[in-house]
Amino acid sequence: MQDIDVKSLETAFQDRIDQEIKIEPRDWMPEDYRKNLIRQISQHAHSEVVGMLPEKNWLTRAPTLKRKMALLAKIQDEGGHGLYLYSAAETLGVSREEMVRDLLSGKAKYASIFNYPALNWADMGVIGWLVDGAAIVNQVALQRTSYGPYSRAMIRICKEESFHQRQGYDICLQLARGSDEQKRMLQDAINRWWWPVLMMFGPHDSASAHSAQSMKWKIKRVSNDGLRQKFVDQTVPQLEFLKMTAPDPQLKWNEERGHYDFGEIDWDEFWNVVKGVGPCNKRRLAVRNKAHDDGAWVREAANAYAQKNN
Ligand code: BYC
Repeated sequence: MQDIDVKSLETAFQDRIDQEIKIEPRDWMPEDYRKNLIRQISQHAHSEVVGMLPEKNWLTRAPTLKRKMALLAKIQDEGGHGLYLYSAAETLGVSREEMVRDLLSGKAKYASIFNYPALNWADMGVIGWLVDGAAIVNQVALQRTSYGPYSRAMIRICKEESFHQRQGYDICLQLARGSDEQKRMLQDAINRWWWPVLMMFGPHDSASAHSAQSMKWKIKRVSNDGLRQKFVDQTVPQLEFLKMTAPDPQLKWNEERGHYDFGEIDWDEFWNVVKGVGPCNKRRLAVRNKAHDDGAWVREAANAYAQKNN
């Protein structure tokens, strides 16, 4: 009897999804839907928080006050995105403490891209342009995700991300119009970030463990390869406008497909970074742990205030 009830709940749940009706926190949902969402949303939140670190290092070395203000605002936005996303995940019954603990212990994943170093000022342009650009392609699709709180967080995040992408491209434009040395710096940054950015979209669809179910539940609206292709197609004209090149001899417009062809990603490198042995994994976690420890007094003060006012 109970089995029949669960079956009919599952059918009604899928019907709602198929009709594009958002799932809200108090609605019945399959346990795997809930778990999969907690996994994706918390990883997304961690990515926003860890993603502040490579850019933070350049705040004190920004070339002008204007650049410093824009970068500072962007980094603060990323922290805010993390908070919207932790809140969205909390509506699924996981506590923020648990999520933060998993990040700090190294148990939880976050986007591979943030385990690469930011070596010079051109990297600030390229991170804004390419990393935020790739994130936007994904997040625009996620605005239509089936879980209401995640979808609404994405709508707000996308508005801010487009400013981030433009501030990055503006830095790149200035370098591209600058001295030969500035042009070389920009090309070097593009060469280093191009492939890691393409990895942000995850493994090929055929190797993606969660895609089939996530697409059926409309947690994901476009597949990993679909998003990657969209990103390449929209980025190459921007690259050409800068008169720069991508480090991929196979990057070429394919008239028949109506898309750019591009070379194969180094998947060994991707999985190594995901598994914790990328260039900066250890450093990122150490800095994040230190920031958490240094902030203990803020949490204590906030808790004391909350208790006093209860
Ligand atoms: N890095 O089955 P798959 C930002 C993992 S931050 C690390 O395809 P899924 C910004 C994946 O988790 C924006 N791990 O997974 C912030 C899974 O492992 P588990 C970040 C990756 O979830 C500051 C396994 O590989 N955006 O914009 O269906 C400054 C198999 O993959 C990665 C988001 O988080 C990766 N790149 O699809 C500047 C978007 N790729 O969990 C900018 C939300 C895959 O089974 N997330 N893995 O242990 C998503 O859309 C999806 O989670 C993904 C992967 C498309 C990333």
